[in-house]
Amino acid sequence: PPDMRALPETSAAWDEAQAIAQDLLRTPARISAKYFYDQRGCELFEAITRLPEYYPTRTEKALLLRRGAEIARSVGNCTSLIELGAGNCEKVRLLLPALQPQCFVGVDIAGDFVQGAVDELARAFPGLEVCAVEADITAPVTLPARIAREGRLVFYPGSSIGNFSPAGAMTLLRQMRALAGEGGGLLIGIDLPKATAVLEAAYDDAAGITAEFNRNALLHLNACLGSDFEPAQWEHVAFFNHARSRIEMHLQAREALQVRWPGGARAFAAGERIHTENSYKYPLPLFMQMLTQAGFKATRAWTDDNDWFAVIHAQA
Ligand code: AVJ
Repeated sequence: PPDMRALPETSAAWDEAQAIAQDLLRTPARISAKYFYDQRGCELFEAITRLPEYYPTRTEKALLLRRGAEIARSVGNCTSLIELGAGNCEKVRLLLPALQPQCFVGVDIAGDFVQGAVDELARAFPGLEVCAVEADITAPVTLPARIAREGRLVFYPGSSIGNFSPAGAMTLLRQMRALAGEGGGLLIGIDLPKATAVLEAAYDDAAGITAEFNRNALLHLNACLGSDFEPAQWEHVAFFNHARSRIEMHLQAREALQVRWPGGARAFAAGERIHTENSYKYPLPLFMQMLTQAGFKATRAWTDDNDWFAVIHAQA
């Protein structure tokens, strides 16, 4: 019999559980990539960013440092810097000296994690106003009223835009343009297509941290849905899908098994997969077109010497 204590307690949590169950009952089953980021998942992602195979974070950080002055000149007046998916707020530290905003707003789905990070940021940058906003950035984000409308720069680093479908990415870019407002801008990081071996190693590291990150989503689902996933029964699978120019991550059942939750269940055959993440790699010219399509005006891009990663400034 289902464990009644595992039932969601609020109506929002109930809606969320319904959405998770619906995704698990599809063929193939899927989990929204946002379920990677519970407390443990945020810590594991931080560990991923320090892996030798995971080039995006260190490549982007080097770009921000090296091009900081040029980026600041391109941006011009910046009153508030608004980071979406701010996480540990590590990257913004590289931009603050050049951009000198009055205020930093960290928006993240992991509210406690980002609150801790902005508090630390305030200690490191005396005089900077900071604010944490817990929000799912796939819905239009509402900022506290005290954040000025003028001089906003929306910062979306890390190639996180790659987690959305191309259509979803377009919707998000339009929302970011609205959030930046007239006269504002967007500074966005995107991972570029490159040799398959480089891409695949970055999402299937030798130390198995990405595998643990992938399986941790199951524990997060257990907490949200009351399901009984056993992570050890699932194998991490990651590969580059050339036709769609994306890394795909899946969890593959090692044996035939059943997953139960209050009000539902699903059987998985041995070898059956749950699709947990896409990470699109857009060629730079294509992404520039998407920005224009989303209504952004002048754009400027900086890349590293290998052309592995790009940071783009677009005027709203
Ligand atoms: C945070 C979405 C940018 O796609 O590279 C890292 C997440 N997944 N390793 C990415 C991730 C597996 C990451 N983003």
